[in-house]
Amino acid sequence: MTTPPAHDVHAAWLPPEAFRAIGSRRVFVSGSGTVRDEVAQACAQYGGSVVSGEGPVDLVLAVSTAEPLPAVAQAVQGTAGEDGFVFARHDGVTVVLADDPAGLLYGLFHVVRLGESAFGAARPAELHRPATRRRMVDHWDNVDVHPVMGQVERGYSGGSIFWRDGGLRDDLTRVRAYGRLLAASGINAISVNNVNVHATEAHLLTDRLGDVAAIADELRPYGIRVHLSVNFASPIALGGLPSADPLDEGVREWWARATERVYETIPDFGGYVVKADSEGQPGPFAYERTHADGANMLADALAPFGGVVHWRAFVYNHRQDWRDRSTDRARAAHDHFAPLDGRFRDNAILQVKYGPMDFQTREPVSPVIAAMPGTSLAVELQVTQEYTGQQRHVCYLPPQWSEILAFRPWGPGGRAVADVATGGGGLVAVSNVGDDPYWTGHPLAQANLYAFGRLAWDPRLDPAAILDEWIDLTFVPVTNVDPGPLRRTLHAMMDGSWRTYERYTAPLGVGFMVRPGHHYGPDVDGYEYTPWGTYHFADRDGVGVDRTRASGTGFTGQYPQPWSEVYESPEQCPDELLLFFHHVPYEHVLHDGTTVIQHIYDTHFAGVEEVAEARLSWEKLAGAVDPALHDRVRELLDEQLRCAEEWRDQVNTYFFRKSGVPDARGRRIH
Ligand code: BDP
Repeated sequence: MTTPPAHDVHAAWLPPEAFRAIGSRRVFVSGSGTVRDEVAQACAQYGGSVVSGEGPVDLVLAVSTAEPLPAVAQAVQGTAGEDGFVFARHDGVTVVLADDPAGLLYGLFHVVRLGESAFGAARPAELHRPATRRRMVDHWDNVDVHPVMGQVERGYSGGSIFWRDGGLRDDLTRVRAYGRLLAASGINAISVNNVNVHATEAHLLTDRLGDVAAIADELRPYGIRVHLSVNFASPIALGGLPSADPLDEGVREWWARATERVYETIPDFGGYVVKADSEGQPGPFAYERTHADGANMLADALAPFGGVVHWRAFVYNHRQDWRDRSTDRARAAHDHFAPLDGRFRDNAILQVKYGPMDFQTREPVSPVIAAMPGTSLAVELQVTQEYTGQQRHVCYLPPQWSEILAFRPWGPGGRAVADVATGGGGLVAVSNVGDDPYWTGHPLAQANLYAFGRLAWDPRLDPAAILDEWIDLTFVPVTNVDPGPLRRTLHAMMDGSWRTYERYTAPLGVGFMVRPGHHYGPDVDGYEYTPWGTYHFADRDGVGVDRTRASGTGFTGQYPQPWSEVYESPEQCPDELLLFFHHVPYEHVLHDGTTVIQHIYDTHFAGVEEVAEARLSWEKLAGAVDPALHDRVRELLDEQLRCAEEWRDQVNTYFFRKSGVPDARGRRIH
């Protein structure tokens, strides 16, 4: 792939030019620290100045307790609270007031986003506060290169930015730059190693703790706390104990001591992330203990230091007998965790994937999210595009995330998923970043990371508006031509790209149909007769998984009303989820009047056409963006088109052969 010139590295959504409006002004900054450094750098470049005492100013960035506080700041009222800031334009001065340095930093980035418009007409004081305290990304990075999974499990952007050759990288410049990008989007927590904790990585908790501390040092200036994925069996593997039983006193003591050492080394350490009893990872089941027992043991070790444990609810049997139609992977998390509601400590956060399966392009919202009112839940999203084109396809995911966050599990009058997350453990996502010069392999995949941070800050933001914000920050400041066409073209290429991707891949919520193992590209029966529990059950008469109470696995019964009834009924079930919940004949008629089989044909043809269109639009942007970036995206769009055609042809042919029903519009299907 084309490599960009060195100066593009680190640019992403904070090119120096994005600071022009601030850097050309007189800025009062209280105290020392990151905000001062950022402003000083911008002023050095654009001719402004940092002022500390009295005198005329254009922008005040101050912590509310600062002395002296310019009079204009005193006139602005409001308590910002943790991480928050008050923003106002008063008497010709732009004011940002915060109660803590993190809030001030978020305020600075707010002014960056506004650019010149932050210095226009008067604005009454606005209070900006994050909807949730913890806004987190998880890295699935391995210290060693794993023989099958590589260095970053499900990574599509090269190696890890933290680890290299079995140890910490010597140069952590990019880690700091990453922290800056994350802070500018609103993220404040990060876990730095894979949830599948292999042998070397387990040692990060003990003898390799210094590596974690070094990463924490780089990220601290940007208000980001470091968390660590730990192996449940650490007391055995690292401590030489005979057991990892969470109720064993010796085991509890081992975790307490290990955790104490972590906080001695990293006083602002965030906590642990745990994947237990899942896909081969050890867990409490070996000792006939519950997942609440396991999580609480770690929560107790962390509590004296204010730390939290993120305990993942991704627990299911990956060695199912595919001939046994009574089992259903979709049921597993609810079956395991719903009975444990109310039994987790306050500092134990249950981290739940948004859907009951596994980060598919389309799934219903996980019923666990509605089943545990007495537990702090975090909703887990996947920014890394494992099942959504692996950062070779353009797939802007926030429209999907917004749908999930706006979903109301208890019906129209009830709370939304966003309310559950913000009232509990917040949002967590698997990061898509690696050591690729563009950070994310596909340069346009950066938008997913940026938007995740913004939605974690405020889940009600409009994904289309976030997209424009990202375009304006990333591309517009560095273009010397009219940015209008660039903005319009990128918006058109990206805003609907998740739905385009859905159109040319697995239909109507059936999921998977990807190549086993790496999960890129189509494989119509790739997972059909495997132990993973990911089936579509296509036969000559129909397709889809019967998850009804009446005749299927009973999964619909895990939802509260009205959804349990809606999903139970093939007539009421939303079309896009039909095959997730029902096995229907190919001639089943959807709400829009088309049959399932015709819908499959139509969407697959349409999806490919949309990719072809995006490719042509991008061609026209040659000259409007950096040539190396243009080349990189062009090459990737070629690959996306090739792959989309492959999906179209395999899926259409497969269902044509199964059903024998020709395309009503007479298009060529093999
Ligand atoms: C699946 C990935 C696998 C992860 C797992 C997880 O294929 O690599 O380990 O999720 O979330 O989607 O733990």
